[in-house]
Amino acid sequence: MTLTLIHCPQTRSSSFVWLLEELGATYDIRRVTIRRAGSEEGLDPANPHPHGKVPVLLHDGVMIHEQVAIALYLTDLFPQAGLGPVVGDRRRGPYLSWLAYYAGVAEPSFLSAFMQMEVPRGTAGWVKVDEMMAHLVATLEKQPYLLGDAFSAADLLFGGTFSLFAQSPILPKSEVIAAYAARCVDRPARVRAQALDNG
Ligand SMILES: N[C@@H](CCC(=O)N[C@@H](CS)C(=O)NCC(=O)O)C(=O)O
Repeated sequence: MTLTLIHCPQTRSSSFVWLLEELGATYDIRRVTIRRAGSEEGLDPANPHPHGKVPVLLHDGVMIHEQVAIALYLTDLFPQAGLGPVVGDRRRGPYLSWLAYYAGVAEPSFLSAFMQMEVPRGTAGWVKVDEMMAHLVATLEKQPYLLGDAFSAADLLFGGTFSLFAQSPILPKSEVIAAYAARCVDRPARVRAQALDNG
C-alpha cells in the first residue's frame, strides 16, 4: 500500500501529517505550493486537487481530497488505531456528525466571522460563530472529547483549529475550549508532526 500526502507546511494539510503520525502509517509527503490570498501564482502542476488546494491523499494512485473525507478514509483504513469508530460502533453516527459539522458548520462560521459576513438564518447551512461555539462548549463541559472519553480524528480537526486560533478575536473566549485545545495538541504524534512539517 502506498500513501502519499500532498502537503504545504503550516496549512490545513499539517493536521494530516499529525493524523498519519497518530495512525502509525507509512507514508510519503509530496510538498507543493498553493495560492495564497492576493497572490497571482498559478496552480502547482504537482498537485492533482481540482482547485490546487491541500490536503490531498493518494492511496495507490487514487485521489481523496477534502479534510473530512481524508480523515474518515484514513481512520477506516487503520481501524486498529482507534481514532475513528467503525460501522457497528454506537459512536459511528456521532463521529460522522462531528466530521460533517466541522466542514459544513464550524469552518464556514469561523470564516463568516472573519469576513464580517452576515449569516442569514434559514438560508445559510451554518450558524453564527457564537452559536457554534456554544454547542462545542456544552458538549465539552460534559466530557473531555467530542465522542466521550477517547480522542478521535474529529478532535484532531477541532482541537487543532482551536489551538491555532486561540488568540484570534473571532473566537469567543472560553476556558473549556482552551483546556480542550491544549488536551488535543498535547500528544507525541503532534510533536513529531510539527517537526516533520517544519523540516
Ligand atoms: N475544502 C478544503 C479546504 C482546503 C483549503 O482551502 N486549503 C488551503 C490551505 S489551508 C489551500 O489549499 N488554499 C489554497 C487555495 O485556496 O488555492 C478541505 O476541507 O480540504
